Amino acid sequence: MKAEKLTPKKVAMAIGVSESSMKRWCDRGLIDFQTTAGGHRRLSRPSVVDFVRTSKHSLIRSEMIGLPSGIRPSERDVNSARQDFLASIVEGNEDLANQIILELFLSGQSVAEIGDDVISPAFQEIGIQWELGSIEIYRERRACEITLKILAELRQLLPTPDANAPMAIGGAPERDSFSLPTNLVEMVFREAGWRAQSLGSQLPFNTLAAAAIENRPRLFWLSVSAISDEEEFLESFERFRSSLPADTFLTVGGRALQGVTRQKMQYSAFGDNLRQLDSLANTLKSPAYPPTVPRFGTAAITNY
Ligand code: B12
Repeated sequence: MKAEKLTPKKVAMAIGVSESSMKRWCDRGLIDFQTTAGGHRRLSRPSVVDFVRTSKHSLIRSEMIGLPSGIRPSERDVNSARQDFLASIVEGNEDLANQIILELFLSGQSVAEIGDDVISPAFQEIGIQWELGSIEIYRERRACEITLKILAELRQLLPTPDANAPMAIGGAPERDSFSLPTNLVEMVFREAGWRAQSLGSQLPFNTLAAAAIENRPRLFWLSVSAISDEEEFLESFERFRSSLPADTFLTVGGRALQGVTRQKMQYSAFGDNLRQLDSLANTLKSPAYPPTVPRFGTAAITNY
């Protein structure tokens, strides 16, 4: 996906309106743009995408704004999107999988909704088939690779976070090689306007602590999908938690924390899914974020 700025003419062709309408919308502040030294309006791809998502305008020629051709916002129901996404990633059909996710996003679905309603359940089904031995392992791995590439492309359609935006970092701890969830968490924060960066997976707790100390994020997330030794995990987690800067908000989630392990942990907030995380990200984003929020409670995000 190219990162160049777009002319109002190209955007007008993409949306199927006249160039003069597009210029008028720019001047009325309906769509974000910059002006070149020569006085010409230029639009960034994320601002055009944001306009399509919020104005519910159609896309007639998506290739004019550097997207694959034939992409248009779709009002298709989430069940059929999930089924088609599942079939496409199992078959290795990268283009179709990308199209499904892009179209949902352009129709206004948030990253959190797409993650919770399409990606997570599709992978749950892959997990069931893997357990039954009815799917070759290469198909599961390929499905992960395809989805990671799609998320990387989607990331480029989100607005670049403001330099003063609050920072969130996080990842998956040692012995946890799951990369999709922490990538999705990063995207949820970025969509909510945070400077968010996933550190990756399989990260020893002491390097996660070093990352928090060196970067001083407002929020640190931990996405936990696999725990091999609960006792060892809880001990390492506690050492990590107690070495965090006092003002770092610690949020945890992931399929391995949906059981009893979580009850033995201290953290600022827990969430079962990305929608809850999205609410948290929007609440904590404000510069006036109240320091009165209990730091090491066991409040579920749903309580916010
Ligand atoms: C893909 C996959 C893998 C891949 C991951 C590749 C990669 N690069 O990420 C690999 C090959 C590494 C793998 C390995 C293993 N896997 Co596996 N894997 C899966 C699979 C199919 C999908 C997981 C996934 O990425 N889902 C997509 C994410 C986005 O969805 P999610 O995890 O549901 O996350 C949601 C929430 O938890 C939440 N969330 C996540 N993080 C966070 C963070 C915060 C802060 C918040 C608020 C919310 C939140 O939001 C998400 C969206 O709703 C699952 C099936 C399943 N049911 O999940 C099995 C599954 C998890 N694996 C399983 C197993 C057994 C294993 C292995 C032990 C296999 C083995 N013998 O080696 C190893 C363990 C490796 C390890 N220790 O890390 C089992 C676990 C069974 C159990 N007891 O819990 C499952 C359930 C499959 C099954 N049906 O048996 N796996």
